[in-house]
Amino acid sequence: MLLSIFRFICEDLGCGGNKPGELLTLRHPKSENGTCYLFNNGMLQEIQWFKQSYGSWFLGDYISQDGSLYMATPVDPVFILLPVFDQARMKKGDDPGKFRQLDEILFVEGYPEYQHLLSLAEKCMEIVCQTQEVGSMKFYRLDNSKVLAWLTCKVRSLKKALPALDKNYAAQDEKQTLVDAVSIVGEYLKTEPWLKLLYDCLGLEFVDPTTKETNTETFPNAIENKMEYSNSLQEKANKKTGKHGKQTKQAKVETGSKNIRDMFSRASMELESFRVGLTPTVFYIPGFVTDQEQTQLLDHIYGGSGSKWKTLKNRRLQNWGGMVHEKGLVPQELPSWLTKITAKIHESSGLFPSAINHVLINEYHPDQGIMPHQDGPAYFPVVGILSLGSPVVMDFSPHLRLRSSGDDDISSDQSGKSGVPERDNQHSFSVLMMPRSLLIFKDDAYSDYLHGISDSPTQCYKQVVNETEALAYSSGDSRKDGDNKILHRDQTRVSLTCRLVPKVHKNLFRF
Ligand SMILES: O=C(O)CCC(=O)C(=O)O
Repeated sequence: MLLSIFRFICEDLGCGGNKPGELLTLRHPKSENGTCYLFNNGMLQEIQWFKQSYGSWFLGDYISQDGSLYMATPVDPVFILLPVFDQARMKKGDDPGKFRQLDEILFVEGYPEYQHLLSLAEKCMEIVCQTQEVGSMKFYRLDNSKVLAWLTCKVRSLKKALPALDKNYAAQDEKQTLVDAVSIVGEYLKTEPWLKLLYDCLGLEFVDPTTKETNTETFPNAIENKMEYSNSLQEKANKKTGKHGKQTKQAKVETGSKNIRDMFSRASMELESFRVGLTPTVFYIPGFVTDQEQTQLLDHIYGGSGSKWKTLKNRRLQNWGGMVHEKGLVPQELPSWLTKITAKIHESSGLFPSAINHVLINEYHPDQGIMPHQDGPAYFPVVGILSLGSPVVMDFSPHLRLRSSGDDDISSDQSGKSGVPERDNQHSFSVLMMPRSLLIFKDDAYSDYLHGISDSPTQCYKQVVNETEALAYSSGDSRKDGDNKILHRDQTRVSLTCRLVPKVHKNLFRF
């Protein structure tokens, strides 16, 4: 059962190949406890177990009451192999220890499955080892200075990434972020010698990790401990953060950053901390998709036959999910590349009562935009807009009254957007939408404001409500004239407007 779930997950993530992968029991690099890892296509992955209070699995015609989910995420194998290489060199005092061959090093009593990692170790361990070749034989010995250089590099890249992942990190000073980065990396290191050496090397005061919670959230053993391992990252995170309240900086320090995945899942659940501006129902999430995901999405969008595009007066449009009518949706199944992203928006926002079933893809050249409009009543009042390609500024302006209240079914596109409104510019606001970001707006921002994008190839982002959040994530972007806060739209922008039409009509004639 466990393997079939993994097979399902891995294939779904497109990393399956022909083999489902192997479950290996190896020693956790910090606790030294036997821990289960997934070895798949030459990649070592950690396994996490997620469980929400209510949930079951439908497996064919069988229902498993336990709706938990095992998730495998890549881990740098150097962390996992470090203690084994450390032990194998048999270092004593100042003596640097012995050079050994890989199969010898990976012979770990009680853990025969290290032998599966021979070629992986050959590929990755030179970064932290000295090597010697004698004829066709190669010998390895861990080198402290190389290990520290590698660890420092890990810490520095994590320190750079943290402020963009979480506002609390962005708000704190650099030193504290460095300490947090070390503590996250420290989840994979034994205190002696590595963690202490790392603190020393970074000029930080060592904090005894035994006074903090330890990380027990990796899956301890392949099959035997499956049922006993009761932990839910989501439930835990909700309890820790009080779910609806903003997580304070102090609270973050106390709870500790459990590990990298925990931090990501917390970031995604805490929509509150992505709120921007004064209207309480607008959220901006930078870097919602990775560069690679952006490329994959664009490949799908442009890879089709082309017939999906509908050319409008000032932009092109693809409609996915079916036709939206006043009375609901005449559905068409979303392709899997879209359900992957809509499921991510649905799950991480927690704002949609059921799966997103409709996506409009808009393509804008630099001199194209979309007139101020309000999305119609056919939709559930939450919108998630994923931006790809060029950055753009979206303007929101409150309307006092709308002359009509049609929906924004694409067949009536510009004209179908609710008519020309009276404006109240006093409370207008704008949001800078950088590539790969997700903008969510709902309730008041959905029903009391018009949103639109000007058709100018240069836009001013002086007044945007999310300048810090947007720019923190893309400081090297050459398309911005930073002094004057002018954005040069020199590329095409593609957006995915993801929504839910609650009323779905399987049969048009039943309307
Ligand atoms: O492209 C965007 O960011 C906005 C699209 C939009 O407002 C719509 O499709 O209704």
